[in-house]
Amino acid sequence: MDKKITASLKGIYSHGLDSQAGRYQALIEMFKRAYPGQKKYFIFRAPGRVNLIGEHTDYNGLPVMPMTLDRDIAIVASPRKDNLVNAKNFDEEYGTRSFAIKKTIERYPSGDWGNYLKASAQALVNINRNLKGMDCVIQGSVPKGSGLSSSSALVVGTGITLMRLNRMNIPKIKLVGIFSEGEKYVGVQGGGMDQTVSLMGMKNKALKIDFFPVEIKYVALPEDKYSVIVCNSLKVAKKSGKMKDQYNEKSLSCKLAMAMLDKKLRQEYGKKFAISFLGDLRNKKFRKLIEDKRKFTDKYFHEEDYHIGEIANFLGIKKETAVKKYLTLRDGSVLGNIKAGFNLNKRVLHVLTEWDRVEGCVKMSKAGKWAEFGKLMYESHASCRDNYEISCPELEKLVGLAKRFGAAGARLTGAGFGGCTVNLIKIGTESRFIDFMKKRYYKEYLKTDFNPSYINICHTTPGAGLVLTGEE
Ligand code: NG1
Repeated sequence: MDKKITASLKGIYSHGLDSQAGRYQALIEMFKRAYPGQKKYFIFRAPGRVNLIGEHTDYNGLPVMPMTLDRDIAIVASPRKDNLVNAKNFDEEYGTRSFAIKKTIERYPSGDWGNYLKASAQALVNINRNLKGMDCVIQGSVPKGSGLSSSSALVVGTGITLMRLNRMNIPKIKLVGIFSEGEKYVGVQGGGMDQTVSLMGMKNKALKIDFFPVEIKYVALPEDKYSVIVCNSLKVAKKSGKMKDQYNEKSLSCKLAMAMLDKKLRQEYGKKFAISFLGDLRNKKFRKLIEDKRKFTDKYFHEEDYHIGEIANFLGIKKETAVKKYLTLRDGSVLGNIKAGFNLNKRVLHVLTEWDRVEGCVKMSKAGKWAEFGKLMYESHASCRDNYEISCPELEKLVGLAKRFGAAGARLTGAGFGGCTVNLIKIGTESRFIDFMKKRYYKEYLKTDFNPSYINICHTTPGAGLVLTGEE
């Protein structure tokens, strides 16, 4: 194995160094075969993440607590003198994408992996009209549609590669905003958690991220007491595909709730109590008002679903205006199935109580009270299921089994509707846990053959960056 590669990877991966070195070696070889004219190459990586707690809080300006994974996107690239991006995926089923960088880059059809590359290129060309292209080979080891943020790792990975090849120097903390906004290009109204942790992650730490403005605190992990283990439900929840509406319904419901709450609070307490996102409720002046989150939500939102007409009426605007203002996405499309209504009471209750749980977990991590931390994870899961309605039978089964096994904590992680659960498992009992899940979930419940890639003990890695450079 190439000593230079192994040496560069040592500071990044704490496990499976040999197989990582093999992976990078194979990527370099593919790059050389694909672009024989390119003599010098650069290798960048961007990690996926697992969110320990704080689900669907980020786009509301409320905190999250993710950590990086050693599952990541690796890119071998060389600059081009023109504006073409040629990207070959190591995984043949994804194929090659080529496009020209210009002021407005047209999208591929919804769901195409190339849109994540275009998302970064569009975000950067908005800043640098002279952005040049690249030849690259990309390989991802984050399982897709599993709530471990393969999409943002791809956006961040492509973004930092293009940026560095173009000698653009933007501090990472600024890039967070650029790539979070940039990813909306694919038509999902997400928050900034994934891009932030992929960029700013740290080895052996979780991050508590606050938003608007982004603030990061590094939080201790229970390294010598518990392992963080993710289990893939194998239910694929691809946000760029048909889950798009379901995901967007959640974030747009919060926008509607915010608009109503803003008017209600201003009517009751005056202009000073205006809000522009739910996270504004962090301000000291709201402290008393939101002390009891359930009372607060029940005071301002009825329990039944709201229809867009009722909301427009309350806001004193036309229904069409409300649809345009609150239910239209960045790509110009309108949220599907808006007739189904919006349960604002439940959505707000989840977001506000989840915020409390994240703060609780920060305290428990500081105090080393991991059993309490785990309890909050279970509570978070219940709220995701009952109030945010993002669980599914497979995730319920996995969390139920984890509880039966005796996991300190377990919950769905990421956007929901499928994907993975995250579990806090006592050190020393990991292989028992894996065997238990293998038998009870994959064999008995899903009736499928088990593949070791379905369950992963999580190991943190540093945030996105340059891995190494090489020359013929
Ligand atoms: P994943 O799990 O990667 O689909 C999505 C959003 C996050 C956050 C979570 C829910 C994107 C890129 N990611 O994550 O910002 O809102 O859902 O907590 O939109």
